[in-house]
Amino acid sequence: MEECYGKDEVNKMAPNTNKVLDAAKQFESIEKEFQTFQILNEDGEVVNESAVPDLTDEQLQELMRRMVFTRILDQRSISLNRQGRLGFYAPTAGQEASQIASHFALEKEDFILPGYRDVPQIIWHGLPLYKAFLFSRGHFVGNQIPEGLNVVPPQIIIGAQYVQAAGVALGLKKRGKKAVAVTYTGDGGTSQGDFYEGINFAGAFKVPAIFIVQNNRFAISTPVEVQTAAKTLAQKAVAAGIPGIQVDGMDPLAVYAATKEARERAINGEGPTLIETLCYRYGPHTMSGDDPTRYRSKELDNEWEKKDPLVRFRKYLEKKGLWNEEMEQETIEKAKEEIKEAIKKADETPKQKVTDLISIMFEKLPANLQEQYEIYKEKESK
Ligand SMILES: Cc1ncc(C[n+]2csc(CCOP(=O)(O)OP(=O)(O)O)c2C)c(N)n1
Ligand SMILES: [Mg+2]
Repeated sequence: MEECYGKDEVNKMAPNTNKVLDAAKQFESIEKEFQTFQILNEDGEVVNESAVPDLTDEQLQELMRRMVFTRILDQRSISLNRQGRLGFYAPTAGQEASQIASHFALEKEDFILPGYRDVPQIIWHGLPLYKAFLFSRGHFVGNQIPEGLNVVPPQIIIGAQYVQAAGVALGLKKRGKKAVAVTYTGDGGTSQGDFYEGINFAGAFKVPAIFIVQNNRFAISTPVEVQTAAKTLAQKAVAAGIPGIQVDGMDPLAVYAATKEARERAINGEGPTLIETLCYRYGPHTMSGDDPTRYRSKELDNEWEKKDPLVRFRKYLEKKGLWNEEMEQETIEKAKEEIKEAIKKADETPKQKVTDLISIMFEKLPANLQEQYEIYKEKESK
């Protein structure tokens, strides 16, 4: 080589001296932009004064009431499931700040496209509780959304709701509505093609959408570190040309503030936002039989339980003189009463018949279904 080239030319050809891509620098600059946003620390102390959202005392109390209700609903749903009185159920404890505080930043006219774990948000948007129980039982009445309520039934196909949300948001934009489409998925959901298609479409058409990723660290038993090489899930927004933020998903104020701002951007015509909320599900993936002790350590459970959103928000409110034991008990009793009434109403709903399932599918039945309809009608009359 030295015979043909001068020393400088040799250096230019040497490996690693003239790289076109500095991977380490690229990652460093991206990761620097995706630091976890927090307002309340684990002890309920404000660590980010300038970001504290403008909520009245009544609103703060209402947010706490909703989170307590949702925790009780989760506990009751788990025991009802164990008694055989509910069917499919995906526990929510540990995710109340991610779910309830994000929903708290929305308005009635906003559209919610939930995943299977996001039943609390649609209940707080107006879905009658007995319908949520019927959804769990696989009863079609649970999926019949009351007229005027802007929600769709919870999605079971991972990520599919992201594409639908982009479409709903485009519809809102075309109709000139001052409303947003909000959708939820999990950490695992961000590995699906639908996730990328949804955020990409939303970015390209600059639609009023909010994409929330509840990163509870696991997709059933698969840890997030195994799921993706990306350091944060929020940074996946960059590839779609939309902004993303990683939020402490156990901090109700941080989740609320991030969602509120995303909503404002959306209705001001500034397009979609991706919000990653770092959270944890205390229970199993669903009540269908996974055993979290097989894939999570007790230490990890303890570490996350210390971050509990209800504990930290209670401390914050108590210091402000806005919450006490009596209010907590009152909320718990009221929740139990409402749940009891709703399960009674679900029990009183007539059992679904095959003819119901056939007749709700079409306005005018095709000949083959009409035939089956007649057969079942005959059977059911006996
Ligand atoms: C397209 C598709 N693939 C696989 C499944 C099976 N499945 C159900 S839940 C789940 C894990 C999802 O994890 P994540 O997105 O993190 O949500 P989480 O359950 O933790 O809330 C999988 C793989 C499915 N429902 N849909
Ligand atoms: Mg998950």
